[in-house]
Amino acid sequence: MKARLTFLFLCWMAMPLFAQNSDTPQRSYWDKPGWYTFGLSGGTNFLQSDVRAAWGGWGANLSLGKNIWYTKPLLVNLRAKLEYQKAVGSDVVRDYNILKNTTLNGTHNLNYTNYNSPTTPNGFVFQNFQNQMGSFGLDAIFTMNRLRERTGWVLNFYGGAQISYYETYINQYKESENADYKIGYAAIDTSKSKSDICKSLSELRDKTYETEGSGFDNASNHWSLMPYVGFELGYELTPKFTLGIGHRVTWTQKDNLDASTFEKSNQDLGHYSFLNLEWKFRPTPKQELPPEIMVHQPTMEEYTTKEPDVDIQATIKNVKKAKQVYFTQDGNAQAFEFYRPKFASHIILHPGLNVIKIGAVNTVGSAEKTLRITYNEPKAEKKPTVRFTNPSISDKKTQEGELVLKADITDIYKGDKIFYYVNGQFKSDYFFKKNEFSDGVGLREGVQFLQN
Ligand SMILES: [Ca+2]
Ligand SMILES: [Ca+2]
Repeated sequence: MKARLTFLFLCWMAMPLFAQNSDTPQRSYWDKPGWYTFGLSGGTNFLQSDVRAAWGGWGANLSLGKNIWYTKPLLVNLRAKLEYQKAVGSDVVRDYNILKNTTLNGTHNLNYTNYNSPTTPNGFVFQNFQNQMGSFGLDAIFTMNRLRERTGWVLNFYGGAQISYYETYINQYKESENADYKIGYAAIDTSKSKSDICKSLSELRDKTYETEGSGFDNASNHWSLMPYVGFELGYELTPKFTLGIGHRVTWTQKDNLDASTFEKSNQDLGHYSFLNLEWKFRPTPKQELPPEIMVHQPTMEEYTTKEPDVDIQATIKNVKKAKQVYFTQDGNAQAFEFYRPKFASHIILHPGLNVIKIGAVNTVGSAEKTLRITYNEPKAEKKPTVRFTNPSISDKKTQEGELVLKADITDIYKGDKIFYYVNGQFKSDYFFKKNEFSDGVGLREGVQFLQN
């Protein structure tokens, strides 16, 4: 094991020899704050607890991080992780303190308190366990940035906390023989070396951890919030890929991870030594598009109207705020409403050509629509006038039996009507052309003339 670790360490120390030059132009891209990281780590995991740790524990995690602070001397990243860990332990000394251990004292299936042997009056076990744990954790990571920028070596110190769910099983029963290990345990010579005892225990036991640890039937004994600290030393093999190693110590806040809570009152400490692979990435920013303006009303860009005002409605895409929109009539800014993406306004037209512009600007471009609306003001209609020209006075007396009645009528337009009565009788067979009205009237009494 030691040789393997030494080999790994040497390989890792030699990494800069194979790495590309870290002064590539690419690097400056990653020297801007705000990058994200994706990490994979895996390694060996064990508990420092009441039961001697054994080989075979391991852990792995996936992480997502983000750079939140960037200064020349120091970087700060946050990292969230999902982690699985397994730890195993196997003690080489007898544990007589099992009378309260409900897993081993006969409360359930196993009873190691009675060996029927004068040499072991109180009963004992060689403790072992397998702990499995799933965690979600958050880390704050402090990186020595000057070192990183100058040499490519990445030294991180970090701390955090994880919420963990775990369970622990012990192997004190050989299912294939329906037997516990009492006879075998009594035969182990504890004066021998630790490695000999380990060998004897491993030959004696099967590989299955079949019995749930004491107290784990209580759901609350499966959970803990665990703080931890750690360090990582890595090398930036490329500007966006770092390979490193690290170690982390976790204060589990619980004593039952090793299924042994009666030896000492201390909490079980977790240790995780790992290889870490980390990639930097930046989400591709959504490409911003230049503004787009579609005018829905009026439906023509250029027209002539007799209406003195106009409602304008448009859709403006790719702008976020009203500040990015302008609206003018003959160069003068006009009020409008903009609730993304809807634009609306109302304009009072002046007689003649009105040049109306709707424009929008964003960081990548601009757009403008021009409306040319000519307002023809209808002439104000005057009240018609009637002036008799023959007779020129309204109360004329004459001896003649016939009169050619003439009048000058102004401001009569197409569609208007002339009301003409003679002695109360409506008459329509008059002559009218270009303001001149005339009719021959046979006289008897007076004449009335009305128009409208
Ligand atoms: Ca077993
Ligand atoms: Ca413990």
